[in-house]
Amino acid sequence: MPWTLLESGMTALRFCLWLIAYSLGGGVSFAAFAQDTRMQQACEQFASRPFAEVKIVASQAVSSGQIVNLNQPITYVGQSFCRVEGFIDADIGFELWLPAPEQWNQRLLTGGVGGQAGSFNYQIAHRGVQRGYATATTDSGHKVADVHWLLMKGRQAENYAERAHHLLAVKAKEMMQAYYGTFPKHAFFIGCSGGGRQALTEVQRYPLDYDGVIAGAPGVNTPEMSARRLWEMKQHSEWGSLMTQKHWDWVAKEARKQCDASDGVINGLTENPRQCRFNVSSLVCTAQRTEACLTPSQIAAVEKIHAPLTDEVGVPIDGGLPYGVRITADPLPEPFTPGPRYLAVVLFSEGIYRDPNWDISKFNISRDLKLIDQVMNLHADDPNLDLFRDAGGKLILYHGWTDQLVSPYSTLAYQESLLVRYGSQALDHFSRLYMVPGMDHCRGGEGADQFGGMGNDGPVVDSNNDMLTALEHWVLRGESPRDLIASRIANGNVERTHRLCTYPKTAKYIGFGSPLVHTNYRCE
Ligand SMILES: [Ca+2]
Repeated sequence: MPWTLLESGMTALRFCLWLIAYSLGGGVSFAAFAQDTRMQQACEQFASRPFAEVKIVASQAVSSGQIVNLNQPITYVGQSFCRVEGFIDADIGFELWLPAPEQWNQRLLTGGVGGQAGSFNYQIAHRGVQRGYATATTDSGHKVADVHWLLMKGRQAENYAERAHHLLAVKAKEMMQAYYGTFPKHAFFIGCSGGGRQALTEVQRYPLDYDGVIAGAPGVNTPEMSARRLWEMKQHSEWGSLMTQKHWDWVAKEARKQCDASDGVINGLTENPRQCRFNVSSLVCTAQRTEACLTPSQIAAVEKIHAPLTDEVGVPIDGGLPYGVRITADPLPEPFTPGPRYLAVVLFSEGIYRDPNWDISKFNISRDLKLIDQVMNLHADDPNLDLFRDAGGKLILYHGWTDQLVSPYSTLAYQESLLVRYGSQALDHFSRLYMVPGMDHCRGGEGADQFGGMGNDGPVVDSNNDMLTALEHWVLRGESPRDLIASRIANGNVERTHRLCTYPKTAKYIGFGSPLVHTNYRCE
């Protein structure tokens, strides 16, 4: 959209300053200054633009190179943009970062927020504007400081479940239309964990909001996952010191060690833990083995935690946890004054029983689990993606095999439901899954976790190393994503690269060369 001096409303004084800047700094500075000045005016004026159900509280130009303190690690922004802050429908906080029209790639990028939300995803906002995107983020309807947000007398539950992100997509596009004179040509969403649930919820319930979506470690079945978390905490309470955190860490390490060779190469990773028959009983203490071993009751505890969960009357709840995942041995809070650490605790105590001091030891899966659905719909497991597919939408799922918070089995179960509905060939046209060996929740772990999913760009911003670029090429050019190269980076050094394969393929070692380099693997 061409901007003229007249349109930008430049005053005589500003024009003089502009000329001085030009004579001092030469053409390049002149252009940058002119652009920044135009943007500053357009941005400041934007605050007074009326939008239905939207209240803009601040609208401020951020110059290229300016350091922005976001109450997080300070962010250096190499791109000038207009930072719009406000609320949708009174409670839904949002930020919209709008690059100058010359820099805008005509797309929207939204970043999801995990856990109990309540804050903005500045990492994706920053990453997006660097790439020319207008970026949007919402706190999903409450602030982190609202510890008892589920007890607030508003639409917090509905906002958290789905409403905030849908309204953000609608209103962000409206505001972009007003700012740029045109709607974005394409819209993308990236989220992991709770943000992954938001990503899938958008695809399933609001299939026209986004064209390209990345859902990492999505809480596909957040109610069931929450029930498991409380059940586990009850188990840990009952067991007391039977299994300490040290014991759990050791079991995870042993499982990883014993399973490593199951994929044909000892490389510190297990490509597919389901193919490894890890036998916990092999760790049992004997007359000969009295140290680094488990008693029969400890072995029973380990088996119980990893097994699929059923409720008190035998109804299956989930698929269990793979061996190699590090179990967190948190008991129930004592006394019963749950803090906001776990969404699971908040959902049951405040969401269902409206009581922050609810006695969690009374938690009963068969009675309490279904009650969550009366508070809000946190299921993101609908396999019907017809409308998203028909609109040309593309979805990339990923999940770390050693995720300790969201079971990788939940994403695999969702993938299976998609395969049942569409078949692998048809599904391939619009949805892909990457399972990441050795990756913890969203990132971290012993595996290669840098590939441009949630968080930063990949080490190289191309369709081989950066998941967002791969998704862009899929949506914009129709180029299907292939294997991805993931890197593990420590202290600025690339420690290993690994090949991520589209499910159900896995990376097979070719038999020679370093097992720490992706070129020595093939997806089969
Ligand atoms: Ca291995």
